[in-house]
Amino acid sequence: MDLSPHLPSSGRALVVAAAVVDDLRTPTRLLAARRTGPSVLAGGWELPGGKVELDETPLEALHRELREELGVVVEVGPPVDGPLPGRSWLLGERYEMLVWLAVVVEGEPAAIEDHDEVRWLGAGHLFDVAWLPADLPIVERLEARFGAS
Ligand code: 9L3
Ligand code: MG
Repeated sequence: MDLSPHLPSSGRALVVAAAVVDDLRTPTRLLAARRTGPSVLAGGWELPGGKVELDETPLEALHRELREELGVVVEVGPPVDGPLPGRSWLLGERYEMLVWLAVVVEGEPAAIEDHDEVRWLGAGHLFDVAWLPADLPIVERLEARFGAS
């Protein structure tokens, strides 16, 4: 696994997020979190995560964000590759985002910081929430990994 700092060539800042699932191999549930801010994004559902700080690797940032936002410790699985160089996903003009599958190994996901609700979505219900426009294509990509349930 690549632990080196990721340097986007695009000038966009790097964000990381997790597709938290119940099982890495055969997921049947995906965790969605509803943002409380900023106002343009509030109420939108996302894969939890956030900006990579200067002094940390993307995976360090991912673990920190999930601990801060949801109060959980996770095991990180394979990446969910995006279309950009470096396999990231475009988030508007200012950011690009790396995404990994992850499972909770300690704690129960809760809306501790930056969200007001978290929800487990079953395989047939992945699009029951209003995903942020930037996250929607990622969930569409994830759908193929889900079995029927
Ligand atoms: N963002 C979009 N989808 C996501 C995440 C974790 C973040 N799944 C966007 C929202 C903000 C920016 O990336 O514009 C930085 O995220 P944060 O640090 O505010 O969570
Ligand atoms: Mg965040």
